[in-house]
Amino acid sequence: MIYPKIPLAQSIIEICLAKGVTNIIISPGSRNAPLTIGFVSNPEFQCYSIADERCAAFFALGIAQQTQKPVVVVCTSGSALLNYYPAFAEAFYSQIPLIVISADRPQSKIDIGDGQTIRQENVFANHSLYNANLTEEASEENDLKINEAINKAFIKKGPVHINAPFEEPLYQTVSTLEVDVTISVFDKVYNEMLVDDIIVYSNIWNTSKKKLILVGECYPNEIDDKITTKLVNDNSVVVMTETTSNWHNESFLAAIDTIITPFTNEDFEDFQPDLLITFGGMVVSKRIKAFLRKYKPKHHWHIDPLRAYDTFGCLTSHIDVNPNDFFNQILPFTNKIESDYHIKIQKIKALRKLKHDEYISKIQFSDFKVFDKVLSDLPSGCLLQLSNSSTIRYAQLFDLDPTIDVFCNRGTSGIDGSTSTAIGAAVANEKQTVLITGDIGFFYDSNALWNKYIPKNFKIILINNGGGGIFRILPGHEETPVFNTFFETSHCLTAENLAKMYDFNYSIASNETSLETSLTNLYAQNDKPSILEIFTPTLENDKILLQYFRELV
Ligand SMILES: Cc1ncc(C[n+]2csc(CCOP(=O)(O)OP(=O)(O)O)c2C)c(N)n1
Repeated sequence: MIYPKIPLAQSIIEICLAKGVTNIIISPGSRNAPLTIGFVSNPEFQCYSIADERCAAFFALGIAQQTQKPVVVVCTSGSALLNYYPAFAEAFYSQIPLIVISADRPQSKIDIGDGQTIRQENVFANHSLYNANLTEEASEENDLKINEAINKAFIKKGPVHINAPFEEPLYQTVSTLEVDVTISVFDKVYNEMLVDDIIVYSNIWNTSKKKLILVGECYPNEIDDKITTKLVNDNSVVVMTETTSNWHNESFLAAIDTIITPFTNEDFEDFQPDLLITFGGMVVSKRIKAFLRKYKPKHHWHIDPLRAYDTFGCLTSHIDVNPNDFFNQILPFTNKIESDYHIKIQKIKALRKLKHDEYISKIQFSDFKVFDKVLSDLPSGCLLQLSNSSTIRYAQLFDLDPTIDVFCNRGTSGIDGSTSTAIGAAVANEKQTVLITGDIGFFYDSNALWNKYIPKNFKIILINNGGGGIFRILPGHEETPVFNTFFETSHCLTAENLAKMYDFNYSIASNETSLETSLTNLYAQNDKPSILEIFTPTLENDKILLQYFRELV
């Protein structure tokens, strides 16, 4: 076996291996040569080479999102490291384990005019679960810091930073390991609910006639079926799920905005919950946030073993167990109480469904119509990755096949790494992966395509509405040169040449007939990755969406 000669690099590699952290994304550089040589020389590691560090980190995030295990990104010194920040922040807010290992110069070489050198220690401090600022030698102290960083990524589910100073020569190797690393084990802590708490919570449950369960981003199959059955059979319970919640039942309200946007003040008052229970990650719907901030429930419990945000300004309890444990422990102590909360909203849901279908059948080719068609044509059982901006918002308006798993970078809602994340996820998951993206998000992250690991059946559906369509929908839109240039960033770019450059199949659609044909072809060809670019009418899209909400009543 070949090892880097520098003992500190050996220690880092051995500790990663001992902890089962084996997916390593390496960006090129010289300072990180000891790590690169060591990781690549050991067949236990699966190493990926990605030049652009921003894409590399989002690619790693995609792998970690799917495997739910930490993934390592390794880069050289200087600004290379700073390009990890967008994915690092996303990992922090989305609770995805990511381990950044940066090579550095020794501290004596910082700020003395040496090349490719910046202040790397603690550079992600605001969003990092742990910063291991290593010293140059291999030592037990350094080992413990490396252990702590990796353990934190596992237990606290988030990003950590290990900064490793290396002095030249950097490329020398040895054939025997010179370090005997210290490994600190960690216990996963499972919090239990106390009996007293179960009594308090079930008492509140039993006296709340209107209980709203609102679910943000979750992994598929997080909730036991028997819990689902119990909840949907309780007339005092309404479950609202977001597209990224990956939790399905016919009685759930999956299209939150469709239900509540037309509400009058009276409807809102009627729908105001006594008890709000939330779990999962970030909530996408702005309207449900506005509703709950104005019509606050008496009690708001957020269930999450690690974290609770007071999103609606009324959080009364952070219940730090996993949602299954919570429901399994509390439901046996709950009673059914008389309530029409569930039935009333089901009537509204049925009406909205009728109006929704009527509206779709009469509108012209537009973003709205395209989402309807593209989402209903997705292959069953696929992995759907959504970019930010209006893509995720449109997706929330439609029913999705429950066999489809949905993900979106909602931690920071950035448009900067959706394609890279989707490719990482596609590499880590054997499922057919489809990315639906807007044009600005796609062009922003076009270096994502500079990646030799993209599965042949990977599909990108690019909805090109000539700019940031979301800004036409948001209040404040006026058709002025300032709007077009500085908000919408209007353009005439297409993906055709990028597809050529990166050897993707490429097709286009610009009306219903061509969309029908190109979607069929898209899923039929798997000889190489594909892009289907759909052109929609820039000036009509927002009007059609806004009119939709008017016609729901
Ligand atoms: C990194 C980053 N920069 C800027 C923004 C602000 N932003 C939100 S949506 C958007 C436009 C996205 O346009 P596009 O991807 O074409 O999607 P569309 O709204 O047309 O569906 C921008 C610039 C952001 N979310 N993230």
